[in-house]
Amino acid sequence: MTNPSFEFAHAITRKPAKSVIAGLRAEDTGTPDFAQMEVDHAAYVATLRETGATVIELPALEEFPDSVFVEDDALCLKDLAILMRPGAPSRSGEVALMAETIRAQYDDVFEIKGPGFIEGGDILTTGREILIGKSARTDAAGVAELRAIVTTFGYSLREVQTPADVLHFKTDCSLLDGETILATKRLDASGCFEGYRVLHTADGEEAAANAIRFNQFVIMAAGFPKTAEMLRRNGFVIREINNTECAKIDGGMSCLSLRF
Ligand code: CIR
Repeated sequence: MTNPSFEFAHAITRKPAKSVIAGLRAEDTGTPDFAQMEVDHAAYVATLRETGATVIELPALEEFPDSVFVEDDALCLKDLAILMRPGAPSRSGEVALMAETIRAQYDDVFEIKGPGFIEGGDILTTGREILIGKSARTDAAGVAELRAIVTTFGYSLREVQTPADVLHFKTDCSLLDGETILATKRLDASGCFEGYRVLHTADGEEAAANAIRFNQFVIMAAGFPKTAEMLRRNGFVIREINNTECAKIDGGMSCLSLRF
């Protein structure tokens, strides 16, 4: 059994750097507007704080355009944290700059040393297990190294597959409560959520899947009214944050924080 997985006392975020306009992206849909991203990021941090959680806000790192997406740098569990090894070469240096903050919060900190790779965006911790999607950023050797660490602490880890052309496993899913997952139909069709209650994003609103359950709120990107309404109908309390600028560089709600 893992921790409740949506009750958090802390989060870590990092302010966007001006260099974020050069962030990695699968396709060019325009340059992010930095000023708008700063406004959105502040709203995101304020929403985390509104739940009563403490948010450690780290300074911007100009040399790492994607460093606002702190989720990819570490896996934070209840009793241990693991520093990741990003599969994107331009992001590998981010981890060393996150390590000190993680070590200040945890007694037990491990590192993925390689040769494999893992990014936190491929990991979904549910109430009963750790699901990890192999992707262009996360490979079998990385998964094996993580498995060896977490099983020592009593966690069970299940390897699944991030769909082709999807950046991370959690691009297409999020945890809503210990047993309920929000997922795109395309990801759910892979069968990886068998045994869970799965709620689907509305057709055409697949980008709403990258949400987070953070204490009393489901924090989701604004602009997906059918999915938001469906979640409200199912009893969830929704907070919507503008995500137009992070979306241009394939980022969403989960990517912007580490939660523990
Ligand atoms: C990247 O390609 O690495 C960034 N532009 C987006 C990372 C998004 N992170 C996440 O989904 N956890």
